[in-house]
Amino acid sequence: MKTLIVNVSRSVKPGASGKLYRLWYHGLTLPYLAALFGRGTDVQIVEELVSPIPFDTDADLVALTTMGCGLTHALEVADRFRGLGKRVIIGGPTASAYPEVVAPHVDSLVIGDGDGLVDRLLDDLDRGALAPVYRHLELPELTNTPVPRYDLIQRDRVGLYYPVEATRGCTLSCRFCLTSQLSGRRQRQKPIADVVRDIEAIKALGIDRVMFMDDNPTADREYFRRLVEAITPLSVAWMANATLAAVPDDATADVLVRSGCEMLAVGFESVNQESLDGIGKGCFDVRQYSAFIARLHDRGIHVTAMMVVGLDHDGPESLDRMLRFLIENKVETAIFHVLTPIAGTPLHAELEAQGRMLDLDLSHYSAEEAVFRPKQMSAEELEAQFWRLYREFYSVGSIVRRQVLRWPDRSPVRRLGSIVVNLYMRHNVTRGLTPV
Ligand code: B12
Repeated sequence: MKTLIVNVSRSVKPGASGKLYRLWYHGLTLPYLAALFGRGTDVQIVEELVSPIPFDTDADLVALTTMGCGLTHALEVADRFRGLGKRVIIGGPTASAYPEVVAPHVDSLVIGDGDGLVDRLLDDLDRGALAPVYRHLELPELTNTPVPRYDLIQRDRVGLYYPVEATRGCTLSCRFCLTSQLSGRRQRQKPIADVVRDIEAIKALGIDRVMFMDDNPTADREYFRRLVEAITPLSVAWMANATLAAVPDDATADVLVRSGCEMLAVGFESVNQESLDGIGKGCFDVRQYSAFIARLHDRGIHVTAMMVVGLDHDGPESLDRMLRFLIENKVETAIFHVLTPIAGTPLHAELEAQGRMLDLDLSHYSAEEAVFRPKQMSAEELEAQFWRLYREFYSVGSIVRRQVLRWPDRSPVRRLGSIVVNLYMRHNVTRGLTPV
């Protein structure tokens, strides 16, 4: 029995390749699923962003995963494999959000975490009794997770960082995010010894940089503190998502930098407090953003700002302020997302009730296209603002101001790396591609 597991990439824009030579951030999904399926079968993993899908595979079972706007293309891939007589199953957060769209294209849909369900599915497959849907009645605890199959990652096509995971779920309830809906606003945590085990497996491959895939690993400060303490002796450089709550004071920032923290990706979303309040993230205060960034920068920790464009209280003027804020605070990198209403989120329900949904074609749910009617501008203007933010943030002047005019730097090598990343992002943005 052999399983082919494919991470299907987004559908391809006309004129854009949709393919990457190198994937800077390899997700954990494929190596983790390989470990879950590998308990019962031979496995092969394929990351479509960097490799073609082998439709001539001799695998008996094809397991698909995808995210966001990739769903439409994933269903085309599913149809094609089924036409070739394969059993096709699908899972992941996006497929889980659209069960009725997915069902006609696959033999089975796995809703939510694969842990536990993959074993059940493989048993049913053996008995010739595959169920159309697998789901947990209660979310599984993360006490018995396998070591991800890091050895299967196509190393020559991946950036410096390998993926790890300590927690799943998030205790916040941002109205646009599906995670809190799927995870019930509860954070599940791996035993810290298992996180150390996984990092050691990565180190055994000669890699000493890791990136936490967790949505909000800092939600439980005590757990996060113990995690950071445990990874300090491993001598790895690491990056993670974080909120403002992650680094409440200088002492915490000192601990982070000693443990190898190189970058935090922070969900600032907006620099307008009304917008934060409106999306259910009002527990954070935008007046604290600058001090927070300075605390990290003082210790050489880089900041990636995750921003949302198109919130009800953000018009062109506050987007200007956003841009100025990011440049003045010398943020290393910024990722902008057009607000995207995913089914199952409070945002989606609200926009639907207000008659503001414009586009139901899921292949447009890329966080680059406006699929709803914004409040402060037209959908076209919103997309234009989104690209303007990208172009101006990654303009030569902005890169010089943020990255060069800060010499001397605590870690010049890392600064140089960041300048290269900025130039790479600029290269993509000027070709009309989002940088990641
Ligand atoms: C890494 C990542 C990326 C990387 C992907 C790199 C890569 N290709 O390897 C990059 C930066 C490119 C990326 C891009 C995008 N991403 Co992304 N990404 C993530 C992130 C942070 C981690 C994924 C991961 O490794 N998770 C850990 C693994 C173990 O969990 P998992 O994938 O959920 O898998 C578990 C279950 O879902 C299930 N499962 C999953 N697939 C399958 C399949 C089968 C067959 C089975 C049985 C089970 C199963 O079992 C697994 C183990 O329990 C997640 C957030 C998160 N924490 O998951 C967002 C996330 C998946 N991304 C998301 C989105 C929206 C996108 C984008 C559209 C835009 C954006 N916002 O960035 C693009 C689209 C890209 C595309 N379609 O090509 C959303 C999806 C929401 C939704 N419901 O649609 C998420 C959840 C973030 C969020 N909270 O909004 N992303």
